[in-house]
Amino acid sequence: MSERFTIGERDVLLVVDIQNDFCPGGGLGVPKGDEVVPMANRLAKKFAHVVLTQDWHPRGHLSFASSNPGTQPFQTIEVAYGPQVMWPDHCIQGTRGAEFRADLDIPHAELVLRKGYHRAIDSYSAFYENDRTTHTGLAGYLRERGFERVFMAGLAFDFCVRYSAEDAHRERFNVMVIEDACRAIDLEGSAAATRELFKTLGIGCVMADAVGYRE
Ligand code: VGL
Ligand code: ZN
Repeated sequence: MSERFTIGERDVLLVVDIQNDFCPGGGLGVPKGDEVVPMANRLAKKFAHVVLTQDWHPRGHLSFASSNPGTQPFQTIEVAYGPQVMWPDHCIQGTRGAEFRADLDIPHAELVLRKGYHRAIDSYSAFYENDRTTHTGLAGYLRERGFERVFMAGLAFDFCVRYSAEDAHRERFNVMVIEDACRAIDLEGSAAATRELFKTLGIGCVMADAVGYRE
């Protein structure tokens, strides 16, 4: 039988970007993105501690194709800090698209971490922005709270979940991505590349039914 995980006081569930714009019909709809909502709701009940992340861009954000004349959505360009994918407009501060899904039901979440609010820096990761040096403060928060293991669910598997998992690992947390509670954008094989990367780094990829098991 595969490994099972009993959830305790040193575990936190990071629920990544379950917002209207990342669900079908949204500005940057992830295929089947809405399917993670009931999964996240169910998982969250097994955790005493939950943190939500919220992609939260100002109008005219650098990551929008609409802010970079001559670019098309999903094309990669070079910006000051390196390559950056051009996205359709999404998760603009204060809009309906930026709100959490109305059916996301995690009232006991202890922190909502917003990211991507610097106009000239994107932030896939909940820990570091895409320049790889600007911190969001989340690592310090989780350490001060005494968390050691970070489980992750949400959108998108191959962008915000991937970079958050990598950075949590780099910050020496024990990381477990709950793969069936995530959905991918899958640009040019990015979902398969993410699975490979997790394997290489030793980041756990687990299924939701293995989480919260008690003897
Ligand atoms: C995301 C692209 C742009 C994500 C956010 O949540 O995975 N992807 N902004
Ligand atoms: Zn974004």
